[in-house]
Amino acid sequence: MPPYTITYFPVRGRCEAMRMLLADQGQDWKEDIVTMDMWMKGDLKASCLYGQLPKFTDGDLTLYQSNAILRYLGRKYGLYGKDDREQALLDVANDGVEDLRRKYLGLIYQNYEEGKAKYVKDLPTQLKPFETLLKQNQGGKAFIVGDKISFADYNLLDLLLVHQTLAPQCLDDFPLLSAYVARLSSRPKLKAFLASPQHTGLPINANGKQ
Ligand code: 6SG
Repeated sequence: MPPYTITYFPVRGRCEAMRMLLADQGQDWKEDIVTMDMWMKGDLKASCLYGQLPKFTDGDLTLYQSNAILRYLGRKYGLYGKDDREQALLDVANDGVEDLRRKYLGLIYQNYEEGKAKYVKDLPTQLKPFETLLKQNQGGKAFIVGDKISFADYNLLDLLLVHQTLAPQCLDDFPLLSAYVARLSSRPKLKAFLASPQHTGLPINANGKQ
């Protein structure tokens, strides 16, 4: 029995980064899938701290908030920097990922048809900071911070992958980000996960837009 359970809708959504982290770290977990019908009944929602999913359990520890879950796993597996300085820089990176993820989710769930063209046009401005961050660390040849993968790398990788689905050319003018996606995606355990039905069989978002 794996110690971890992810309770979430049948989508990649806000759980794919934690799934990639777990898979890449050789961990197993259980998926507790919540369909829309189950969610609409309301009792699970009423039981959730903020009335939302994902919910994550590690034995008798229950967590909410996808970024808190990522940070927990980051601390647990030594994926949260080697000192205060790296931890702070990882927070800078991960908070930036969250800001762009919110803009992306706003497009997907609230404004897809009318907003997509402008969103894609503005994407270079949104992606540039991550190219800058990468460049600042060993010229972009390594990870987002330091010389070891971190929770923020999985989150950024997921963000970049969903944007490549939205706008396939969006990384073409960012050589470091392009190489970073290729490099991380080819890590053997991550590569196997990304090719598995666990990943390919799930839609990115719950409304079918991507
Ligand atoms: C949505 O926003 O799938 N959780 C979502 N929605 C259900 O009743 N800050 C935290 C975090 O980082 C944000 C949590 C997040 O963890 S995830 C949630 O719980 C609610 O509020 C994205 C996603 N959305 C689609 C969705 C499935 C069921 C409810 C929302 C589609 C929309 C309504 C029904 C079907 Fe639907």
